[in-house]
Amino acid sequence: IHCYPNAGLPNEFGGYDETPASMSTHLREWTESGLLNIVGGCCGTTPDHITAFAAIAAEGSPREIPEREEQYSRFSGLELLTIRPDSNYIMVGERTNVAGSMRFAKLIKSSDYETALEVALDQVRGGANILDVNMDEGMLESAQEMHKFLNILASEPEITRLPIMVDSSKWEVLEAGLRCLQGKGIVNSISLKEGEENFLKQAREIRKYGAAAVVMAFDEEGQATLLEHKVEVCSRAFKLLTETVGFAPHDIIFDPNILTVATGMEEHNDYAVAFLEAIRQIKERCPGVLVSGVVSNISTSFRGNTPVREAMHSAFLYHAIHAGLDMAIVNAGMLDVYEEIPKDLLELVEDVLLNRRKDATERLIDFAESYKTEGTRKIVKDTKWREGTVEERIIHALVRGITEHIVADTEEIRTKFDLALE
Ligand code: THG
Repeated sequence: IHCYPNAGLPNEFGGYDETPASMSTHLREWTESGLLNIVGGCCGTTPDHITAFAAIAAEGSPREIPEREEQYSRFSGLELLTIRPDSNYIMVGERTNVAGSMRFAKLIKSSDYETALEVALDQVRGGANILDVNMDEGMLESAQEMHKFLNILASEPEITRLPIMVDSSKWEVLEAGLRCLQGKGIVNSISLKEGEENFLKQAREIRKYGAAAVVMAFDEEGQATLLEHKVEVCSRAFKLLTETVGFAPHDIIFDPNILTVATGMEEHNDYAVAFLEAIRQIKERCPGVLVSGVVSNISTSFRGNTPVREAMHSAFLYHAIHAGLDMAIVNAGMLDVYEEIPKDLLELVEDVLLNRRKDATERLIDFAESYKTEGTRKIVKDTKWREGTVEERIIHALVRGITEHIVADTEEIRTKFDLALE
């Protein structure tokens, strides 16, 4: 812990009023309690301040890093995010990705960082717990853009309270990102694709930065698509990370590859089932690790049909969370509620996801044609729920997190009861 204070807040003339004596009172309390390792002085401190601080530091004893009893995954931006076994799944906002969002790519290419920040803020307000940032695009200086954007994010308190997931397939971009992170971030990703030596080297670097790592289920043979291969690659990476590098299990996040189903290729029919079962087996074989995945990969074959894609995402996420998925890279704020997926659509979607019948893909495609609706999402456009009773409207708003009509609806329902509490 490094304490590097200003001599107070600037006064109306831009000066600093805290004296060596007044600041020493606080510092002494902290060094005597063993809270600090490094002490210094920032704006407004003078050689007299530093002389006083040095004397205090010499008397106290430095903070010792405590041994934790509980071993949970912890990440941080300005605020701490602890993931406990009973935590809800963690949403990683994916829209700040030049490879995954045309809009964000355009904004970065035209250096419109202000609007690009709004994309990040939308993810935060949509419920993201972690923010994924990806600058991998042929036309961009990716490392430089990563550096620039992360530094801009760092000055936005509402965004930078979240841990950052630095997302790139290039090591130099990941490292450029690691250098900018305050708190404990996550590298996304490393893998055994280029062999053990490279994997170990990168893992050691990540540990030096104190970050956690997403490990993709890739090895020298390529991407693991089958259940056995996924589990084998992750178990091998787990052994290397924990035994050779000294990684804590809870700093490892496995991504066993969510792959596209309903493509018409028979060998793809079991991709969702393989992922779900991989979650269970990986968590059993590698105790303490987290498992993550990119949900929208599952539905790429329905590109252009937003309602069907979103039903697939929600249904898949529902089953994945039951199987033990801890984290998902998603478009935060755009997930449907499983219970609200129309039952006829849900059955067809689950036939595909769970590979329950041979003709599942054809049946979903047929239905999807009739289901395609014009324009953008229904959450934005759907005002039909406003026609329900006030009880129904409040339930809908609570489940969806819609605050728009909260004052009027609450007032309306209050008048129906004797007591406000009811
Ligand atoms: N695993 C891990 N990290 C990853 C990936 C992964 N990071 C990058 C990528 N894959 C995940 N990110 C996205 C982001 C967006 C989309 C998919 C993956 C996406 N994009 C829209 C589409 O394809 O229809 C495009 C929409 C638009 O242009 O706005 O769905 O696998 N660990």
